[in-house]
Amino acid sequence: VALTDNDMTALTAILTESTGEAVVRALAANGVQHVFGIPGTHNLELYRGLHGSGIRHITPRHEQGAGYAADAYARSTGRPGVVITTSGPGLLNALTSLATAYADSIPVLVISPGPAVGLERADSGWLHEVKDQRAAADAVLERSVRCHSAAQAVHEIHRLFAEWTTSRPRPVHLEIPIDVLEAHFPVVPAAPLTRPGRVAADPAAVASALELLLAARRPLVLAGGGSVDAGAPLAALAELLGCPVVTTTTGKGALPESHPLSGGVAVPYATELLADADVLLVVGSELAETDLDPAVLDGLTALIRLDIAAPQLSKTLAPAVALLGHADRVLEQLLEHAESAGAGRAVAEGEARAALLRSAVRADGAPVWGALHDGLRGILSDSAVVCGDSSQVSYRGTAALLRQEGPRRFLYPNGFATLGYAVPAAIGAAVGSPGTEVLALLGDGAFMFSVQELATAVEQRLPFTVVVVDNGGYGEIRDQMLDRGIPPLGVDLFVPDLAAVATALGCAASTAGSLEELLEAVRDSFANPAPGPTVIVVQQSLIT
Ligand SMILES: Cc1ncc(C[n+]2csc(CCOP(=O)(O)OP(=O)(O)O)c2C)c(N)n1
Ligand SMILES: [Mg+2]
Repeated sequence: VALTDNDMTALTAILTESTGEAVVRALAANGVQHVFGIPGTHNLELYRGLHGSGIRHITPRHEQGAGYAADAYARSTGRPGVVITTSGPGLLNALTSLATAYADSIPVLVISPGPAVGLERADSGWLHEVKDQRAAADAVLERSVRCHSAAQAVHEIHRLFAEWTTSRPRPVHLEIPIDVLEAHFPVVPAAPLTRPGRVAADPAAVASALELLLAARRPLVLAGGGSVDAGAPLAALAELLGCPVVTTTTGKGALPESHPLSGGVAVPYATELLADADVLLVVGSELAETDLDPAVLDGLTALIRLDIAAPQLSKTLAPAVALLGHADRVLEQLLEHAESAGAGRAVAEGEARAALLRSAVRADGAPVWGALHDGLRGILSDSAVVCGDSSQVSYRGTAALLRQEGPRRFLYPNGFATLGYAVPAAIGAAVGSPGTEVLALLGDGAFMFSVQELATAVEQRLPFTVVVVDNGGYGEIRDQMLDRGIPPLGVDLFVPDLAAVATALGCAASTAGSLEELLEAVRDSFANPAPGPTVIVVQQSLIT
């Protein structure tokens, strides 16, 4: 049979696919169900692949929103977030949000086109040209990899999803040259890589750690972001050792905060009581500035660290015993070892220490935010997700004062402390966990950084609630200026009618005149959800 040119074209289309289509198939093969992205001239082949792929695409109104949504999607669900941008401005717009994911070890993949082969650092004036966007991304993320073929791009995706299961998960950028993204290659069926099981620590180190913990007079566990999937063995070990557990902000809820051994998020408030511990077990924390006051370490006779990443084990402070492995697996090892040795101690003293910690946090912290959070606690379901921002209500309030019964429920930019996180984060959380109550609780300054994303949420019919605490601008920074004798400058802001802004963007919106009215409006928003977000604005002076 002689094939015509038309036949050949048709056959080629069936047997080959663009790199963009191959990339989307690789995402789907790794279980990706949602991507947050903005299309542009250079990334169209990815959108050809998305069409009919079964992956839901959400278009935010700025790439920074895409990154925050993907970050929050990953924090709340445990599944990696995926972002698609175009080259140049699209990618650069996303970098701040990706740096947020980097700081808190959140798995996010960002895919963008890059300069065509031969145009690297060409300064030729091609559309969206950046001097070196890959280097810019590489400077902010775990790595940025330029992919030279469909096969390489697909392999990089498979490799990354496998790697994230056994390493400190951090964001990665794949740059695909525009010509490579558009080129057609023969379709190669590709399956995800085999994933290794949970990594256990060296048994000798486990034995040493247990010996220290059993000999301790006042042991303490500090559970960080690396502990969020280790709740069951964490609780069992704490109960066996009669040992209070405090968490960092990213580890919040790793032990339910109503557990009698929970000291909650005690940093930075209960330093003196924490310093009373003699042996400290740190689970999955880099011990950054926001995780632990170094003064806490002064009274220690021994520090034990458990982490999935070897460099983390000695970061900031080297331990007496280092446990390298998955938090849940290694805590199980400690537990098995203790049980087989018949070890155990009374819990009463540990519970008393935890109760002291909880009351120290309320007393040393910011009691002004107590009533709001106690009220919210009575309204929100145990599984509710609360998104915070770099606003006082979040880091002085929600982090320590909202009692939560599990992890992955307070989404907050802990390390990077960026403004504009909470609203797009609510989008990511609502997309990732339909049916779950989602509340964004933030200041007026933070709200104005990402207010346009409310349009995204309306479009996607995401019924979350937003509470904006208005204090006329950048309250924290105003206070810091006053503390230093600097006349406030650039902090007292014109605040538009925020409820009207939200209404114009398609939301249900209201202004509350008291704490009671605010709580009633929040209760009503969850009882009778609107088809999109409900925004409630309140003056800070009325609720604190
Ligand atoms: C992207 C970014 N820019 C600037 C800052 C510095 N900053 C920290 S808190 C803050 C004020 C935030 O205002 P708001 O959200 O209203 O909270 P408030 O301090 O009033 O409680 C500013 C400007 C930041 N954290 N992130
Ligand atoms: Mg403010």
